[in-house]
Amino acid sequence: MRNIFVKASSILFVIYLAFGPEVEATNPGTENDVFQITIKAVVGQLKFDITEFSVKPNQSVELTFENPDFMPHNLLIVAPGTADEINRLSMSAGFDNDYIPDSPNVLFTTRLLNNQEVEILEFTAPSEPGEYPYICTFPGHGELMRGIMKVEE
Ligand SMILES: [Cu+2]
Repeated sequence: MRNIFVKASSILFVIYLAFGPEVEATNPGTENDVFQITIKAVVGQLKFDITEFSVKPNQSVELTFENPDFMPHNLLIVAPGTADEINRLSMSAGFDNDYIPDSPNVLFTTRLLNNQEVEILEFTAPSEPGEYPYICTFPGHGELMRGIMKVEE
Protein backbone atom coordinates (compact mmCIF):
# COMPACT_ATOMS: atom_id res chain seq x y z
CA MET A 1 0.00 0.00 0.00
CA ARG A 2 2.74 2.43 1.01
CA ASN A 3 4.68 1.47 -2.07
CA ILE A 4 1.78 2.51 -4.34
CA PHE A 5 1.59 5.90 -2.63
CA VAL A 6 5.29 6.52 -3.12
CA LYS A 7 5.05 5.60 -6.77
CA ALA A 8 2.05 7.87 -7.31
CA SER A 9 3.72 10.88 -5.70
CA SER A 10 6.94 10.40 -7.63
CA ILE A 11 4.95 10.26 -10.87
CA LEU A 12 3.27 13.55 -9.93
CA PHE A 13 6.68 15.05 -9.21
CA VAL A 14 7.93 14.00 -12.63
CA ILE A 15 4.85 15.61 -14.21
CA TYR A 16 5.57 18.80 -12.27
CA LEU A 17 9.17 18.84 -13.51
CA ALA A 18 8.01 18.29 -17.09
CA PHE A 19 5.31 20.99 -17.18
CA GLY A 20 5.57 23.23 -14.11
CA PRO A 21 8.73 25.27 -14.80
CA GLU A 22 7.81 25.75 -18.46
CA VAL A 23 4.55 27.47 -17.56
CA GLU A 24 6.39 29.86 -15.25
CA ALA A 25 8.91 30.71 -17.96
CA THR A 26 6.22 32.19 -20.23
CA ASN A 27 6.66 35.93 -20.60
CA PRO A 28 3.81 38.25 -19.72
CA GLY A 29 2.03 39.45 -22.84
CA THR A 30 3.03 36.46 -24.91
CA GLU A 31 1.32 33.14 -25.45
CA ASN A 32 2.97 30.54 -27.66
CA ASP A 33 5.24 33.33 -28.87
CA VAL A 34 2.32 35.50 -30.01
CA PHE A 35 2.89 39.10 -28.91
CA GLN A 36 -0.38 40.48 -27.57
CA ILE A 37 -1.03 44.15 -26.94
CA THR A 38 -4.09 46.36 -26.40
CA ILE A 39 -3.91 49.98 -27.56
CA LYS A 40 -6.70 52.47 -26.84
CA ALA A 41 -7.51 55.93 -28.14
CA VAL A 42 -7.29 58.40 -25.23
CA VAL A 43 -10.65 60.16 -24.83
CA GLY A 44 -10.55 63.74 -26.17
CA GLN A 45 -6.78 63.92 -26.67
CA LEU A 46 -5.91 62.68 -30.18
CA LYS A 47 -3.47 60.19 -28.67
CA PHE A 48 -2.91 56.48 -28.43
CA ASP A 49 -2.48 55.35 -24.79
CA ILE A 50 0.61 53.34 -25.78
CA THR A 51 3.04 55.19 -28.04
CA GLU A 52 5.84 52.62 -28.27
CA PHE A 53 6.19 48.84 -28.19
CA SER A 54 8.70 46.31 -29.46
CA VAL A 55 8.30 43.03 -31.32
CA LYS A 56 10.77 40.60 -32.83
CA PRO A 57 11.21 40.21 -36.59
CA ASN A 58 8.58 37.82 -38.02
CA GLN A 59 6.84 37.52 -34.65
CA SER A 60 3.10 36.82 -34.64
CA VAL A 61 1.30 39.90 -33.30
CA GLU A 62 -2.24 40.23 -32.01
CA LEU A 63 -2.99 43.93 -31.60
CA THR A 64 -6.34 44.89 -30.07
CA PHE A 65 -7.37 48.46 -30.86
CA GLU A 66 -10.17 49.93 -28.73
CA ASN A 67 -11.92 53.24 -29.25
CA PRO A 68 -13.58 54.59 -26.08
CA ASP A 69 -13.47 58.10 -27.59
CA PHE A 70 -16.42 60.00 -29.08
CA MET A 71 -14.78 60.56 -32.45
CA PRO A 72 -13.72 57.90 -34.93
CA HIS A 73 -10.14 56.62 -35.03
CA ASN A 74 -8.19 54.07 -37.03
CA LEU A 75 -4.70 52.60 -36.62
CA LEU A 76 -2.37 52.16 -39.58
CA ILE A 77 1.07 50.61 -39.21
CA VAL A 78 3.25 52.02 -41.99
CA ALA A 79 6.73 51.54 -43.43
CA PRO A 80 9.63 53.34 -41.68
CA GLY A 81 9.79 57.04 -42.53
CA THR A 82 6.44 57.19 -44.35
CA ALA A 83 4.05 58.50 -41.65
CA ASP A 84 3.97 62.04 -43.10
CA GLU A 85 3.42 60.77 -46.65
CA ILE A 86 0.58 58.46 -45.56
CA ASN A 87 -0.98 61.22 -43.50
CA ARG A 88 -0.93 63.49 -46.58
CA LEU A 89 -2.51 60.83 -48.81
CA SER A 90 -5.23 59.95 -46.30
CA MET A 91 -7.42 62.98 -47.04
CA SER A 92 -7.88 62.01 -50.68
CA ALA A 93 -8.56 58.38 -49.69
CA GLY A 94 -11.74 59.74 -48.13
CA PHE A 95 -14.37 58.57 -45.67
CA ASP A 96 -15.56 55.72 -47.91
CA ASN A 97 -12.11 54.16 -47.58
CA ASP A 98 -11.85 54.90 -43.84
CA TYR A 99 -9.11 57.46 -44.77
CA ILE A 100 -6.77 54.57 -45.57
CA PRO A 101 -4.60 55.35 -48.63
CA ASP A 102 -4.01 52.65 -51.22
CA SER A 103 -0.24 52.54 -50.77
CA PRO A 104 2.32 49.74 -50.40
CA ASN A 105 3.66 51.70 -47.42
CA VAL A 106 0.48 50.94 -45.47
CA LEU A 107 1.40 47.58 -43.98
CA PHE A 108 -1.39 46.69 -41.53
CA THR A 109 -4.54 48.56 -40.68
CA THR A 110 -7.78 48.51 -38.74
CA ARG A 111 -10.90 50.06 -40.23
CA LEU A 112 -12.20 53.36 -38.85
CA LEU A 113 -13.67 52.57 -35.42
CA ASN A 114 -16.56 54.48 -33.90
CA ASN A 115 -17.11 55.00 -30.17
CA GLN A 116 -16.81 51.71 -28.21
CA GLU A 117 -15.78 49.68 -31.24
CA VAL A 118 -12.90 47.21 -31.05
CA GLU A 119 -10.87 45.51 -33.76
CA ILE A 120 -8.25 42.82 -33.36
CA LEU A 121 -5.46 43.09 -35.88
CA GLU A 122 -3.44 39.91 -36.44
CA PHE A 123 -0.27 40.06 -38.48
CA THR A 124 3.29 38.83 -38.78
CA ALA A 125 5.83 41.50 -37.84
CA PRO A 126 8.14 42.64 -40.67
CA SER A 127 11.37 40.68 -41.07
CA GLU A 128 13.35 43.91 -41.44
CA PRO A 129 14.30 45.55 -38.09
CA GLY A 130 13.38 49.22 -37.81
CA GLU A 131 10.96 51.77 -36.40
CA TYR A 132 7.51 51.33 -37.93
CA PRO A 133 5.19 54.26 -37.16
CA TYR A 134 1.54 53.75 -36.38
CA ILE A 135 -0.82 56.57 -37.08
CA CYS A 136 -4.51 57.51 -37.04
CA THR A 137 -5.46 59.07 -40.37
CA PHE A 138 -8.86 60.50 -39.49
CA PRO A 139 -8.73 64.13 -40.73
CA GLY A 140 -6.83 66.36 -38.32
CA HIS A 141 -5.45 63.48 -36.22
CA GLY A 142 -2.44 62.35 -38.23
CA GLU A 143 0.02 64.96 -37.03
CA LEU A 144 -0.51 64.11 -33.36
CA MET A 145 -1.94 60.65 -33.09
CA ARG A 146 1.11 58.49 -33.60
CA GLY A 147 3.26 55.79 -32.06
CA ILE A 148 6.20 53.55 -32.96
CA MET A 149 6.37 49.79 -33.30
CA LYS A 150 10.02 48.81 -32.97
CA VAL A 151 11.05 45.63 -34.71
CA GLU A 152 14.23 44.44 -33.03
CA GLU A 153 15.95 41.24 -31.92
CU1 LIG B 1 -7.77 59.50 -34.53
